[in-house]
Amino acid sequence: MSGAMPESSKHKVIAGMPAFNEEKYIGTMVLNTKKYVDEVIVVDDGSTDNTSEIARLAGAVVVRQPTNRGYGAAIQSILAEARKRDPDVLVILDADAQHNPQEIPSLLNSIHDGHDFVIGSREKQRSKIPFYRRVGQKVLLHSTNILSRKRLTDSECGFRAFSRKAISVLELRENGMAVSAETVAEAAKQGLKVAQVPVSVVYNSDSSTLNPVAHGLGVFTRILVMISERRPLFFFGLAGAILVILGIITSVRVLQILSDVGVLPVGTTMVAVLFLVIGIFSIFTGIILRALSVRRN
Ligand SMILES: Nc1nc2c(ncn2[C@@H]2O[C@H](COP(=O)(O)OP(=O)(O)OP(=O)(O)O)[C@@H](O)[C@H]2O)c(=O)[nH]1
Ligand SMILES: [Mg+2]
Repeated sequence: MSGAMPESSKHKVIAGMPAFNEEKYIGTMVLNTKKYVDEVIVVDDGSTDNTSEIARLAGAVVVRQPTNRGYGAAIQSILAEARKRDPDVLVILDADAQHNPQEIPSLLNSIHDGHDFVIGSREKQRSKIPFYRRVGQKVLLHSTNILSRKRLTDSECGFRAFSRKAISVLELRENGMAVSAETVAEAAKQGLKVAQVPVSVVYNSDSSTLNPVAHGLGVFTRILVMISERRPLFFFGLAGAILVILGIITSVRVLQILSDVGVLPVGTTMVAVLFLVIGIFSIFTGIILRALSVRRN
């Protein structure tokens, strides 16, 4: 290991990189990352280019899977590989050169300071992120904060570090990009000490492997599903409360029409009843699911 690590540290550090068709950047990324860690693990599932070969030549341990299973599945594979090697710290970063390996020490320092899960924050770099992506990232950030009850400034950054404790307790199931939000929720549930450190980010025009809008919507939907599973009272209670309020507003309208015209507006009445019934059902669903989840934990 190079002198980039703190002198006193004899910690074993592993870096993991999910890589899908990244032959253009993977070599440089592995070589630059190796300066700061003991071992680099690249998970390549189904790349059709030379990602694996180049990663291996650059000195990485390559975990190659024949079919593509998604970013989240790659993160799960990295965690599984890390568990076999038992490092003190695992750092995960993107292989598309959006993250700067020179910043690995600042994540490591935060772990050495006693944190279990360190998330890079691109908050100070906002102006470098294209506008529409910023909007999407804000929506995902707020929903992830609701999901995890944390107050993060950036929830989607893939530049992260995990302590030995985090490596052993995190149980991830999301195979897609929603794994970033799931990791935050899991860390909160397991009572891990979470910290954020500022990192830089580069946006190359060709950096994207997915359509960003479809990707963002897909992740948002998964986060909503996770909120309904992990915070059912909040999710169904809020949805139910909104429906009940709409039901009450519509009922008032029905009464107004009834007193003005003297005739019951059947359509509006049905809408009011529907809002109220579904709203009350939703609130009860929230209460029941919450009771069940409390018993399960
Ligand atoms: N193994 C593996 N790696 C993936 C997969 N999808 C994405 N990656 C890698 O995960 C990292 C982040 O993916 P990106 O597509 O760049 O995601 P992003 O940074 O949120 O999106 P952009 O802003 O468009 O770059 C990159 O190193 C990708 O190569 C996948 O299905 N399998
Ligand atoms: Mg990227």
